Amino acid sequence: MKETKYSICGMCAVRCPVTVEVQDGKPVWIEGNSHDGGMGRSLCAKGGAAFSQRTDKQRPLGPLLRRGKRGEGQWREASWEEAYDYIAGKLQAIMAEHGARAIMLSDRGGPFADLRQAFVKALGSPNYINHDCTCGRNVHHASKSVYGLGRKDFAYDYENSRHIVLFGRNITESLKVKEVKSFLKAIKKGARVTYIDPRASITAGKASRYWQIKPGTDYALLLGIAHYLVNNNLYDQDFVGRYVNGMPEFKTFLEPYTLEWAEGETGIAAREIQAFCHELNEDRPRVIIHPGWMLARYRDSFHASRMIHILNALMGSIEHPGGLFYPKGPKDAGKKGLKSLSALVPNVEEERADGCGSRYPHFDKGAGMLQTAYEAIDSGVPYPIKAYFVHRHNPFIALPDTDEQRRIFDKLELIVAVDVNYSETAWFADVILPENTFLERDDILRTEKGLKPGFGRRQQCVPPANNTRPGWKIYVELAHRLGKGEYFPFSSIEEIWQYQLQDTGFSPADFDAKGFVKLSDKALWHDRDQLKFGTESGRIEIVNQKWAAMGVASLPPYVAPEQPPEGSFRLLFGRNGYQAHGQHQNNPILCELLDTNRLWINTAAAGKLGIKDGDPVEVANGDTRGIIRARVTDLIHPQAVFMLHGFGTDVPAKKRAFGKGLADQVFMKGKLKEWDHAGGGLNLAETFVTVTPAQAGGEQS
Ligand SMILES: Nc1nc2c(c(=O)[nH]1)N[C@H]1C(S)=C(S)[C@@H](COP(=O)(O)OP(=O)(O)OC[C@H]3O[C@@H](n4cnc5c(=O)[nH]c(N)nc54)[C@H](O)[C@@H]3O)O[C@H]1N2
Ligand SMILES: Nc1nc2c(c(=O)[nH]1)N[C@H]1C(S)=C(S)[C@@H](COP(=O)(O)OP(=O)(O)OC[C@H]3O[C@@H](n4cnc5c(=O)[nH]c(N)nc54)[C@H](O)[C@@H]3O)O[C@H]1N2
Ligand code: SF4
Ligand SMILES: [Mo]
Repeated sequence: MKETKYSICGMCAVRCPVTVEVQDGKPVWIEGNSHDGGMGRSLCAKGGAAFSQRTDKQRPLGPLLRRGKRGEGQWREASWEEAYDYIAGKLQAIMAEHGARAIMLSDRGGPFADLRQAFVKALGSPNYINHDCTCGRNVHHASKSVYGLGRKDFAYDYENSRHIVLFGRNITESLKVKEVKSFLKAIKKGARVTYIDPRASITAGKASRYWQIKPGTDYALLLGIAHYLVNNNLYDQDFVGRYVNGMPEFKTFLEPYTLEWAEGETGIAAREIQAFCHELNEDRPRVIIHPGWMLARYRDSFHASRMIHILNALMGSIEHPGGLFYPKGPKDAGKKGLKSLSALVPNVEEERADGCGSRYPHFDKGAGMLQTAYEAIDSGVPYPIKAYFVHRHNPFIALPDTDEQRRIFDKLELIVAVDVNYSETAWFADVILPENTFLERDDILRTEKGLKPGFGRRQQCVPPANNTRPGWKIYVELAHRLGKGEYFPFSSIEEIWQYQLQDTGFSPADFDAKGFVKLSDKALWHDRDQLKFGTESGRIEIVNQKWAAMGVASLPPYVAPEQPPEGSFRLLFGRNGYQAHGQHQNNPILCELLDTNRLWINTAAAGKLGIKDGDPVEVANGDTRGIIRARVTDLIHPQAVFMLHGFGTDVPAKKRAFGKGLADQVFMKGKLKEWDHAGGGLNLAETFVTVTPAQAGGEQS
């Protein structure tokens, strides 16, 4: 029998809508869900490799309990009941000694996190954290300080844009399927694209203008741009007059930052920046200036990101076609939203271990901050953390300095990893609870914000091929086991869906036809004369008092980035279209497409070191060293080297990937302690390495 199922891809955190054809219980075809116009039938390479994830046996295929020492990789297969008993026993002992607040869970955030947040809350702990300290925290808090709205409170209308400006936003490789399609449509319609990156990624090839900026100097470029726009009145004075506070201070602050000055700092010619500014003025308000994510990883990221947010305001592009828009939710469509599972659980008033909302009152409690939670594990201050659940999150790769993390994790009494792979973190855990692959499981319903808001459903397309369970079930069962069943009165996903949909007028069957339901047929735009911002003043704040109270000046003078010492390079990193952060390094199909990384190094810099394209080179930071092959190219700035993130696994069970390529995060020594106190993000891109020719034969393939 052939069936068509609509679901949500889980091969990366973008979570695109998909159509899956199933023949006699086997998946036979997967493509984009064309009921969603923006998606069409398109899928990326990772989504296309989903079936091979399901059949891959080099993964945890049933619950595992650790036998040997942590990280030794000796496992004992266990039944689900046994694994739950083990976890419940440990948690009860930890709670008796340290209280429920000693339990922490981190995950990849996103639309299905409500259930896990409810679980942590039900146990009585405030310590739910997501991945964002190494992703977009600085950009997020910068946005909050300018607009009072977070980074996800704005979306981008690429398709109708006239000028798309990307600060290290490698939109065609570090991709979201709908976004890249919309971007390509804009190019077809003649939009200009300015791409700024010390490395010419594939996106540079799509751009009408590419600037190979000196790494870490984006704030200088932005100050130069702002100076020129403001002094020459090349901005939307009407919008700014109506909504923006702080223009007089801004103008005074910008005085020294001329285009000639910016050229000296960034290496980008003043006349080119000038031409760009005039184009922006012609193209506004159909202008998008995207802060990307890489500007979240420098010492001054918070301020560089702030400046981008301010420039968008100067362009008047907020809530305008071809610019930025507020993603609308059910309320905007005059409808009721999904009921929250966390709402069933009483609030936990306890202070968070990571200090968000208390020691760091300017940081959101929702996502928290992993690096300061680590401090609590390490020091027991403000109180000890003893049990850690990592769900769909791999901190040993996602956070820097894996050796230091191992030292800190060893102070935990219980580490539980819920994953589909042997993640590097899972390998160090006490218990691995394998989740079904996304094709094999249902999840809670999600809200889909946008111009036409709606709800979406991930549903099980095929039966589990192994002894794995869906996440929702794992947490509901564990909660019952721990005496917290009253907060999870559900015995099936249908019951959860019914509960979520209670007030909406929809039933689960309404999702059968397309996989989602819409709450509005027409695109919803707010009245541009009545825009609201979440700041104290209700306006866009160039100068923000909440951050000032934390000693963070809104307009700090520019400080040039540290220069790499002679023989050293700034280590840059990023992604490509075949991999997501290393979670597919061992995927049978994807590792055939790309199973190792290379070190991009500038031709002149390589020449001085006697390094030729393809040569093995040694990369080092202190005692940490590794060998990788060089990719000698003019496409990278001479001060930097670049490697793809997510390679160089040390987990031997991942046989296809083991020993291939080099991991970037291991070189980020001490970086758990180096983070931006204005924005909360880790300074991953402030890492320097030396590069020297290596002996042939010593390299990893
Ligand atoms: N050095 C360095 N550090 C970085 C980055 C970098 O480029 N370089 N990038 C940063 C960024 S932007 C981010 S977002 C973070 C990402 O960091 P993470 O969120 O940790 O990375 P992911 O690879 O998305 O996923 C983590 C885990 O989810 C598992 N997983 C995949 N599918 C499923 C599933 O269906 N169920 C379950 N339970 N688990 C699943 C994967 O096997 C993987 O172990 O890393 C950050 N850290
Ligand atoms: N295929 C695929 N797609 C993904 C992901 C994935 O893992 N795989 N991950 C998703 C996630 S979690 C995220 S956060 C996004 C990330 O999306 P992006 O941030 O767009 O992507 P990255 O590849 O991390 O980095 C982009 C670029 O920043 C550049 N860069 C480094 N330093 C500087 C600098 O000083 N200035 C400027 N202007 N640029 C600099 C790097 O050279 C790199 O080319 O991608 C998402 N999409
Ligand atoms: S971007 Fe690719 S892997 Fe990620 S959810 Fe979409 S189709 Fe799946
Ligand atoms: Mo990310």
